[in-house]
Amino acid sequence: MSIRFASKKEILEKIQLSDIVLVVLDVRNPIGTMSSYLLRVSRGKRRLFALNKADLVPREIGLMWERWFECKGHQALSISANNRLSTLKLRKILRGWAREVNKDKVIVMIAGVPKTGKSSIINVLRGKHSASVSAYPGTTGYTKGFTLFNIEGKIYAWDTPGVFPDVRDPLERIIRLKPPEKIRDPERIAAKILSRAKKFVPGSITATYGVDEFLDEYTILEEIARRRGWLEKTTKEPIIEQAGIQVIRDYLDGKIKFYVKPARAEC
Ligand SMILES: Nc1nc2c(ncn2[C@@H]2O[C@H](COP(=O)(O)OP(=O)(O)O)[C@@H](O)[C@H]2O)c(=O)[nH]1
Ligand SMILES: [Mg+2]
Repeated sequence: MSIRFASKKEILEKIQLSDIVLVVLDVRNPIGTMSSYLLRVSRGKRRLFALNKADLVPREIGLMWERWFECKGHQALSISANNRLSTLKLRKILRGWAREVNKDKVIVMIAGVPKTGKSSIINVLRGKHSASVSAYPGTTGYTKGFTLFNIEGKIYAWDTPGVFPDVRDPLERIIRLKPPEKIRDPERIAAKILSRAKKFVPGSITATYGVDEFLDEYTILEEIARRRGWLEKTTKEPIIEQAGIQVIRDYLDGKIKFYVKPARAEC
């Protein structure tokens, strides 16, 4: 199965036809989940950066990122589609902008890289489950095509497949491209996730897996495999590939506490 991503041409066409662009980022790593192309082609539009999954980071991190974006001259709002954090605020911003647009139909383009929560945001705005959502890239329910949904009144929104492969952070690009079990050398990718989490949020790996996080990443993967009984039948060696796939899933699911802090914003 090959996963459908939105091509640059499709994104450009849809943005040109839209009145508002909602760029959805993962608040745990907003710059890493940014598409440079999307940033460029949406310039000049009424544009809001939705820093989604705010339930997975401390409140001050969401606020720090909002401020960081504002210092750069952008409007940003940290929200959680799952926990309905600031989603009413989001609705109000969209309503305000829609009023300014002198048209019968106001189109909002919901864009961003895979698995940032675009479809989930549409469902919250509609107040019912309409756009399909999936936990991992390419798994049942992922967004395959462009669909225009009515949000309320004259406001409509395009749900889009993720913009790809233009993801800034190489690690985010790998894990948002394929289902975890299809990723090559998952243990190598997982080792990078573990190492980042250890660096940015000390204690998070110990909290998630109950292992000593001062061990090196591959030993941690062995330990995770051993604890779950993932052992080679004959040799009884821990299957680190399987542990690697699990770590990638846990990262996408937000089970590993991880977030990047913005550089201090001065403005
Ligand atoms: N923790 C958390 N998970 C979310 C949030 N929004 C979406 N997700 C999850 O992220 C995954 C991808 O969501 P989806 O809406 O399909 O993302 P899309 O690929 O950008 O359309 C799903 O497992 C969602 O449940 C959120 O605010 N918080
Ligand atoms: Mg989707």
